[in-house]
Amino acid sequence: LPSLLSHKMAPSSDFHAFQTALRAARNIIAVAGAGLSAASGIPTFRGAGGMWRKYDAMSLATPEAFERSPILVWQFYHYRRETASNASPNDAHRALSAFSRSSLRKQVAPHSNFTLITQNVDGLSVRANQELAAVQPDPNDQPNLIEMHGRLFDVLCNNPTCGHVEFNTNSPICEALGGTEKLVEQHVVDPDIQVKDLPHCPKCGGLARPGVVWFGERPHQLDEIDDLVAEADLCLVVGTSSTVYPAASYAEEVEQNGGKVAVFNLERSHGDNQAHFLFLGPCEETLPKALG
Ligand code: BV8
Ligand code: ZN
Repeated sequence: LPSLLSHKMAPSSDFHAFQTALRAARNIIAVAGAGLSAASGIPTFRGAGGMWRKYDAMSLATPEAFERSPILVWQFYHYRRETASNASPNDAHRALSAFSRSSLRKQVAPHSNFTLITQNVDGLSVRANQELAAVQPDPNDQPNLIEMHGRLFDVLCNNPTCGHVEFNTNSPICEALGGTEKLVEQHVVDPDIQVKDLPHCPKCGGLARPGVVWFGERPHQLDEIDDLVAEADLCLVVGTSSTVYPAASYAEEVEQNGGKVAVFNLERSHGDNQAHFLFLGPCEETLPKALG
């Protein structure tokens, strides 16, 4: 019998069936990854031209790497900041922003609340929310967004006793890093830069670090996320390879709680066979159609 029970229907790619599920949903979450920002020109990590391969980002996105070579790590994040500041939100960001506004969401999911949990650090979902609020202001209708892996434009003091944090969009963030984007592509440390030229804390003068969550570090708002996942009856998984934990475990948990999962990805991804819905294609096309 277990083999029969475990045999799941193949995921559906029927938008109408999805919209019926949307209409019935009460607690909806979306877990987003680098594929959400791909159409905005921000390279993903694992795909073609992916950052992990190109810059071996896995080894750079760690406290140990920053300890060992702060200049190389800062060059990498300077490159990421410049790329993000030159990018704009795309139709998938905008579809999620509209869905985050209950006044708009109630037309397709009348009984629901919604939170976007993004792994992305590029700030494009924040900017899409701000652009929507500019044309449709409503102080009582605030989008719920959790940037669980931090933000490229947050700059933290590396001195644990100081804890200074600032939102800093300066381009370049400091004189010395200006123009080093090319070197990052060659994985080369600019010989002229010294640690003293790197961004420092305005409060205590200590070395500053990018405000992102590195491997081995605790993601933000985990308790809030765990409560949302436990309550969710519908989980959208958008543009993520679902390979980084704990974010990669959320859809599976919703599934095990009897909720539904809808995967929006360009190609097959880890665990998508257990999903109720699988919409293969660019999320900047499939998401506006599904949430519209
Ligand atoms: C934690 C910020 C514990 C930085 C990121 C062994 C050693 C050490 C750690 C571990 C280990 N084993 C497991 C772990 C845990 C580790 C982990 O999961 N490792 C993996 C690699 C096995 N996780 C952690 O360390 C996390 N912390 O566990 O803390 C703890 C708990 C309590 C207290 C203290 C400690 C922290 C992980 C966060 C790391 N930081 N980002 C930066 O950005 O530089 S991760 C970073 O990579 C992203 O944020 C994202 O999460 C991940 C990349 O994944 P994706 O977003 O999915 O991107 P990817 O390129 O892989 O996929 C893109 C997808 O989009 C593809 O599927 C593609 O097909 C699709 N796509 C492309 N274009 C489109 C599209 N889809 C639709 N439309 C398109 N147009
Ligand atoms: Zn400081």
